[in-house]
Amino acid sequence: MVTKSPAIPPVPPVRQPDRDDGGSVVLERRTQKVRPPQMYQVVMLNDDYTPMEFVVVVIQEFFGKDLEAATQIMLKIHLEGRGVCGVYSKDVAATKVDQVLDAASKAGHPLKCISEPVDF
Ligand code: TYC
Repeated sequence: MVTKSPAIPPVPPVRQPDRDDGGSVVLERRTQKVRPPQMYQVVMLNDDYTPMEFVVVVIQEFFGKDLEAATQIMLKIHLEGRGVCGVYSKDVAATKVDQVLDAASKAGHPLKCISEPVDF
């Protein structure tokens, strides 16, 4: 009687990793694509006519500062010519500027403020 030896299953071919050239593996260095959005600071400017009390109230009302912090910012503006009231996204900073200019003009004061990119 002829005995058959058990069938040996075929060995699957060994898959070689994909290579882009004759054997060296290239790791691509990707440049950073995502950056945090540019932030804008709202800067209030000094003038000779707007009452200090009005400036303090405006800083409290529109920039969420307490009396102490608002007074410090107002005095800095008074002494140095300008001071940062807050830092926001571009749209929010523009809205703060509009609100301040509107309140000042309605009250008859020449108070001015601007927004500018942080690190301007
Ligand atoms: N210089 C003003 C005064 O002496 C006060 C003042 C402070 C005005 C800050 C504007 O952004 C300002 N009455």
